[in-house]
Formats: sequence, structure tokens, C-alpha cells
Amino acid sequence: MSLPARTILSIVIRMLNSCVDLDSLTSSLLYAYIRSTTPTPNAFTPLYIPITNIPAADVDIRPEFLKVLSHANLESHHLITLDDLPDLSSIESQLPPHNTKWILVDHNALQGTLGSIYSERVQGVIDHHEDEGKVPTDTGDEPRIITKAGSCTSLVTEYCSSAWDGLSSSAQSSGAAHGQDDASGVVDDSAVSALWDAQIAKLALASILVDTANLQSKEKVTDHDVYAAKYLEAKLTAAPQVSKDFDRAKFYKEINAAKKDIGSLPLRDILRKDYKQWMEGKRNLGVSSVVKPIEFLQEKAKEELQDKSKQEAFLAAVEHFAQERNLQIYGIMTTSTSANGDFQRELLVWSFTPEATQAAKKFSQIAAQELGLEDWQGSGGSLDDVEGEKQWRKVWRQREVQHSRKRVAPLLRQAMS
Ligand SMILES: [Mn+2]
Repeated sequence: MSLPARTILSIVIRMLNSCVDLDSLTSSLLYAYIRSTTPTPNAFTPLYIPITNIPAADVDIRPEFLKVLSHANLESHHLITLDDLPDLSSIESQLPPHNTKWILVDHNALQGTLGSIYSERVQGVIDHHEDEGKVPTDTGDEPRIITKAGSCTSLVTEYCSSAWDGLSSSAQSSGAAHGQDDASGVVDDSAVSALWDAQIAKLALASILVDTANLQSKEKVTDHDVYAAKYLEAKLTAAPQVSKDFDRAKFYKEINAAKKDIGSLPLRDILRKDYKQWMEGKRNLGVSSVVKPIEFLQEKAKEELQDKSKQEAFLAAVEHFAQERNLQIYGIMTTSTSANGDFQRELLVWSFTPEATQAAKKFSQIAAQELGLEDWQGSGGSLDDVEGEKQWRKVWRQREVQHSRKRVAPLLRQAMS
């Protein structure tokens, strides 16, 4: 996509420094699809552009994206990614802020280089993270919705539902009006529209199911998710091609399996696949979420650095990852299922400067009880290095498994502030 100089854009985006997951992808696609088809009377521009906030090459390290897109007859090269924006060094002149309006989904603060240029132009948000107070209270015709939900896509579905219903019923009546076209071989508008609706509904449903463990996770499911899933399934039913062999539990399993299918990725990609970074004071904190246990990561590291033991190889790779990003504290959170089916978490925290070490030790005190932190031992022994003055490292089992990065990162930031 090349942008003419006077392009006016409404950009729906899941922004920098943070990981783009399935929820981010489907939130922006759904919002842009519905709003571009039903712009408000005073819309800044009728075209809403969903930007997937990663380089195009990074789509391929997310097997679940490819799987979900295939259900909507989409391929990775159809997505608009960071590669389609002008180069950051000249973006301000090529895409002047006053010609843009930004709507954030699945996060609520525009950061990084784009944030420094465009944050004044953020005029709408739908999100389920803690409100950072960066989006203005009055967002005019665009929403300002920040509330708890298992999936941000549920909130987008809910917000768009009445516009979407209006869209579907007008397609139906125009389909009826053009009914005579069927005989002449012209495809029925309403059937096409029902198919597109069902496909985008299936995309959205994938995120909601993944984020709420097929609506079974008591900690995560909210009324928004239940409502949205039901609403989207009704859209599926309207298109027999999509609904005929649809089974919710099977669909959830398929997407979830794709998400965990990271065995073929190099360790570095596994660590950056679901990675978030914050600046706290002048110090950088990064946290990777990984869907495999630390033992798996150690084996992976050993495959890549065969002359080292698996602990050494793993630690070297992790340290390198942190150095590349100039992190003072780096955390890795893993999730996995035990042999008898229990959901489990591990947490690694590594600090790289004396100051950060103080913060990391403080974290281990303030968070120990809430997170249920217990000493960890792998088959290759401990990975702790608690004596170090400059560096400090600790690995735990996190027994309070309901706490995801949404809770752990704020605790780390609190200890650093
Ligand atoms: Mn989300």
C-alpha cells in the first residue's frame, strides 16, 4: 500500500512495544470491517484501516494467525502490516498527523515512535487492559470503552452489533429486491453478504474461544464474552457454507493447537512471539509469554547451541534476547498442562544491573504470596543466581495460575518505580 500525500486515514491499530496476538488481530479487522461499511454520518473518513502492528515477516511466526485467516479465505499477505506504513524516519511528512485519526483496540496507550508523533490523534479506544488514562474522555463519534472482558474482540463485537445488524438486514432487503437477478446468474447479494459476515464472525469467535478457554475459564469469562460468542454464532448459522460442519469445541481445539505449534520456531522467535516491553522510569522491562514450559525452552536452546549444556544454552539465549532490547529486567512466563491435565505456570525473572536487582528482589517479596511463588527445579537443576550483586535471577513455579502477564507485569513495574 503506498500512501498519497494527502491521505486521510482512520487507523485501527494494536500498537507498538506490545505483542500482537490473535485478539489484537481480530479486534482491528472486525472494527474496521463494520465501521468502514457503516461509517457514522460525521465520520472523519469512511475508510477504517486495520493495521496489524508487526512486520509482515512476523505474521509467519504466529501459526494461529494463518490457521484463523484461512477460515475467512484470507492469507497473511492480505494483512496490512507495519511494512505498509511509510518508513518511520519520514512518516511524519508522508502521513501528517492532522490527516489521521487513530483508534486503539486491545491496548489503550499509543507508544513508541508512532506514539510520539500521533498520540494527540488518538480519538477512540476499545480495550480490556487497565486504563492508562491516555485516551481523551471525549472521543466524539468513536467509542471510549475500557472494561474487563476475557477478549477485547468480545467488546468490539458488542459495540458493533447494532451497526452490524443494520448492515445484514439492508443486505437482505437489497438481496430480495434483486431476487430476479438469480435467474440471470448474478450472485445473490444477501448470500454473499451472509458469507462475509459468517467468515468475519468466525475470525472473531476464534479469539474469544482462545482467550476464555472455550468459554470455560471462570476467571476469564465475562458476560461480554458470552453475549459476543452467541451473537457471532448466529452470524455463522446464517451462512450454511460456514456453519454446516462447524463445531465450537472442535474449532477451539484446532486454533489452540495451532497456537501451541511452535516447535519449529527458533527460540528467539518463541521469545518474541508474545512479548511486551515497558519503560519504567528510565529502565526497560520486557516480559515474554510462552505456551511451553521452561524444560522445552532449554531443549530448544540446546538444539541451537550444541556445545553447551541445556542450562547454559538457555541462559545464553535469554541473556542475548534481553541485551538486544537493552532490558534491565526480563521476565519469561510459561504456561503448560501437567501430565494429569492441570494448567500450570512458571516465572523467570532476571535483572541485569544493581539497581534493577534491588527492584527484582523487591518484586520477589511483594509478589510471592499473591502469585504463589515456589522454588523451581528442572531436570537439569536450578537456574537461580540469587547471590549475584550486579545480576540476579530466579525461577519459580507460579501456583496462583489465574494471574497472567496482565497482573505480573504491573507487579514488576510497581517494584521498579
Ligand atoms: Mn486482548
